Amino acid sequence: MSQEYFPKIKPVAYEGPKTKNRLAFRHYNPDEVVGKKTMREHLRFSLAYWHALKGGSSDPFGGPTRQRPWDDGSTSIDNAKRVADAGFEMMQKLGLGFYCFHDRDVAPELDDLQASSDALDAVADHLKKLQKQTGIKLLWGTACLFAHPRYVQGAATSPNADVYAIAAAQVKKAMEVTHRLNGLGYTFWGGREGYATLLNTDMKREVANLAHFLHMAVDYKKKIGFKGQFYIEPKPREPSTHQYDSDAAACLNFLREFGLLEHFKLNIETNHATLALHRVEHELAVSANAGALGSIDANTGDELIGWDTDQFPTNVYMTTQMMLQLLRAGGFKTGGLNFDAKVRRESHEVVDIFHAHIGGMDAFARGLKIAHRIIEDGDLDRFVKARYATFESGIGKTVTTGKATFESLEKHALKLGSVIPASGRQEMLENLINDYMD
Ligand code: XUL
Ligand code: CO
Repeated sequence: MSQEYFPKIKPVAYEGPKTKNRLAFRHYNPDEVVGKKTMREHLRFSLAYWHALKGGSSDPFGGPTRQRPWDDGSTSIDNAKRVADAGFEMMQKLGLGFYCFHDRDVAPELDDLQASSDALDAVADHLKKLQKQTGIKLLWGTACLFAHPRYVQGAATSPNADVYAIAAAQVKKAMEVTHRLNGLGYTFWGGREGYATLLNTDMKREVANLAHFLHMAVDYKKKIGFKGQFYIEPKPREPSTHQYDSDAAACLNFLREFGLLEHFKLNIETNHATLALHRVEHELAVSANAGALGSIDANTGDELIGWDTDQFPTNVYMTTQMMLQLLRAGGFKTGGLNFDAKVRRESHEVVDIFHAHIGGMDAFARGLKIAHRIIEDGDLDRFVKARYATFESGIGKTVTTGKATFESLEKHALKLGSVIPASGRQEMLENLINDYMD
């Protein structure tokens, strides 16, 4: 990295809540210990290559607005290396320990598959060097199976076997490169794996083909000795009308049905959760309950627009709820908080990308500290435990232990008069959570 791409931006430091410096952390203090780990170890922040370095903020009504002095828009390897250099400088200045990419973010898609794979290899050599120089790690890699026109009707669920084969070849290569870069994981996001109308769709065949595809990936993973974690990332719509991996429960059901559950965990994205009409903490809890909470794509949607707007997360109530789920699940093992988020179209200056990450990192640092205090104090957990106390003794215990039958419950019920459960106390608990928001 000879050239400096962000000469005006100094490495972002923790300066505490009172600082006036907008390019400093107020809450994220990487070496501060919360519970048994440092903030850095808990949060494992990651840069999303596609949003931070590529893409120009175009929307359905207009072209790109963003300044990207490191990207000349060409398909040359030199340009791809420059983008990587800028990315690693950005990560270093922000103190991000991880990054994630699609194959086509780091290297261009060229005229034929072999040329594209060769380009990916050439850039991967450069990335390997940068990782070594900086200590920054690859959180996960993935293949872009949604941008090229061939994937218009799906990739692993395409009705065309040749498209399916190209998708498989692309994933094979992306897995090899992820392995070579010591990636800690590999993500499958469905992209266009879904359908627009059942009039032309054999859903049973498409889903079975997807399962075959993932089994082949599992086999190939073993073959090349890649030990990283596989993730599936649920999303209900955009681009397809009906996506097969619509939410955490649907993904878990699919994985169980096709004998894939032991090989996959979930990568939960906030804005995808809200598009599925769930809160992100619900998706995290569903995943964690199945032992499948793997990683998080950290962003947020706009409640008024209702698209996958991929905004940077700044809402501390939300990050607190997320951290409560994560801490209860025992924290990240292979995963991290990947900022799958982009600056607004109006925020076109380079410095905006720094403000965006700083805000997201501070929001999660606050969420972590608050969630830790809520768990330590124990009032919330004690309330929930007490709410289910009837299942810890007497007739309830026979349910918990699986000994109850309809007959035994009927016998018990016939002895009861009218029964009214205790209040759920939602408002009191919302007030309790507010007490921790400082
Ligand atoms: C799209 C999305 C993807 C995945 C990786 O909504 O979230 O960027 O995270 O393919
Ligand atoms: Co994502």
